[in-house]
Amino acid sequence: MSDFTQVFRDDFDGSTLDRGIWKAAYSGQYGNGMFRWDPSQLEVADGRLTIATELEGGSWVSGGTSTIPDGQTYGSYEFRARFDPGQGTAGVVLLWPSSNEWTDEVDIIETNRPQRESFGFTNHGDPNVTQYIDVNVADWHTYRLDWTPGELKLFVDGQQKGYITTDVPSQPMSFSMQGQVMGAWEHWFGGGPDGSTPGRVEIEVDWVKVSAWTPGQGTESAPMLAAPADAAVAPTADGFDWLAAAQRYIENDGTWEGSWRNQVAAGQITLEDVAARIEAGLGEPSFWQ
Ligand SMILES: [Ca+2]
Repeated sequence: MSDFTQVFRDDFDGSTLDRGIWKAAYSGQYGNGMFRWDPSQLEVADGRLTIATELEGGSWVSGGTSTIPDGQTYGSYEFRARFDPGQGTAGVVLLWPSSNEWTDEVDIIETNRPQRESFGFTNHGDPNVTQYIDVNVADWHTYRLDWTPGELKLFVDGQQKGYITTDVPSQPMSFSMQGQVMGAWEHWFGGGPDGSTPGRVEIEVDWVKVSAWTPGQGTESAPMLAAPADAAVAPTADGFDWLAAAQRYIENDGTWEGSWRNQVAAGQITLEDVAARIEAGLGEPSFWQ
């Protein structure tokens, strides 16, 4: 018996976005001034939702949608998706407060590498905690976040890849998916678009399934997939490989002054120090300045 019970599943089999589920379709200028959101960038066809980020008349326009104001406290969020590469563009799949007031945020996927060879899994708590996951999100994968009291567990193709226990949200959250365009100063995304950036970058979503947390009352088996035979050893909640997580962190970290990557390179701290800090839930306070 699973601790989760399905609330909805959207296979995107129609020709328009199901606004009974996706109550919000973003519009308007984004805060960094690099692009605007427009509902026209959300396209449903061929069994998929496409969120397109495009250069139109010299300006970037992207799309985003959310179940806001609908949401729940705790639950499981599963989806099959892929993200086109594109310097300075990003795709984000996240939990956002149903109140639409920014007091918590869980970034299930934040594609902060232009070639998509890894992604960030972040809880914007006190402090922020980011774990980098070595999965190429340009390929199709099935992702799942299990959110229960005090725990965020991230699975890719049925294998646990992320685990955060620091300042986990406990208020109703909505499920959101969005494209973004970054500014040159947003170093944690590798900066903004350049001459290599395609004029159209897509996020493709095959399906989304959201379940409620119903401990002891679940009616369906856990949505686990068999792990590929050649897959890396899956870290478990009790045996999470913090040293490997630290290695991924410094490989993906920015080169800005004071970053853990620079401190390790300068011999000021060790990889073990980074692992201990990540395990203790310590983030880099200036990372999200
Ligand atoms: Ca589909």
